[in-house]
Amino acid sequence: MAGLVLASLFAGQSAPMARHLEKLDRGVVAVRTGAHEAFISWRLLGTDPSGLAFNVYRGATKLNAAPLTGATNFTDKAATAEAYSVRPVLNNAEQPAPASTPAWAQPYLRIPLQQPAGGTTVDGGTYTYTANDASAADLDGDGQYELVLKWDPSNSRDNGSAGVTGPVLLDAYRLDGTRLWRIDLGKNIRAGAHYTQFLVYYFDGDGRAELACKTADGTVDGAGKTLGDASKDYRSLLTPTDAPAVPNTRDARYGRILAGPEYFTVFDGRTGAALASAPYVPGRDPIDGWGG
Ligand SMILES: [Ca+2]
Ligand SMILES: [Ca+2]
Repeated sequence: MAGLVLASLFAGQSAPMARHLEKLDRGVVAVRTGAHEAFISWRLLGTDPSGLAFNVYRGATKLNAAPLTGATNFTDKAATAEAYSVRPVLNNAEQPAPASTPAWAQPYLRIPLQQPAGGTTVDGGTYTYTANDASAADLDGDGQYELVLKWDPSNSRDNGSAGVTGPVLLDAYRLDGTRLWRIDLGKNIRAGAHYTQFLVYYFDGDGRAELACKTADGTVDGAGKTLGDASKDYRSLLTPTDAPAVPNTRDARYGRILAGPEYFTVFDGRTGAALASAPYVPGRDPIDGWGG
């Protein structure tokens, strides 16, 4: 009887909330900090057992006398061209290590980017692209971060100013510069610092991140598929489009996109393919309100 009562008590308790964790690797980074010196650092993971220590190797040479605890970095005072590895030590037993890591020659990582070609707007203005906001996440689940980068056209506009802009592009890169995909938000998403606040996050908790942002008719996803109706042009121009015309280029509406549907779209992090879209909230009206 007592056992039955206990069982029913436990059945009534809710299970502890499961945390969604990034599944990242050890993340060993080595940086040359002098002619004969290198700084090595690595991650202590939330899933590591307590009491875990580390050995640091340059090539086949172990650099620390006793397993390291209390910090996840080490300075090598006799650096050579050899690469580094960091091996966890649990209960005095050294664990396997991932591939060794060469030291960066400079105190930052160079990532080659594929700068998009510029273009010409309907009113003859030209634009080029510069790298803008970026977000880091593991897009493919291999334990290493990738970057999602927004390309900003040089004619991008703040919400408070009129004008036609070039399209906004979003690229995903591995840290070696391999491009995974490119999304073109299309003519119906205006370029500007306050239009595309993209999110890169583990939305479904499976260890691979997704991208989410505002899209519109004519957005082309990372797999080359067009969202919505590619023929639609909702820009406010001097001649009617799918939106009414405006009288001149000084009109506050000129170049803005004030008509047509907007969507909130989630993209697969590995491929850039659109997974799902829903109406974007808040809407743009009034244009001096939250959504304008
Ligand atoms: Ca990755
Ligand atoms: Ca995911």
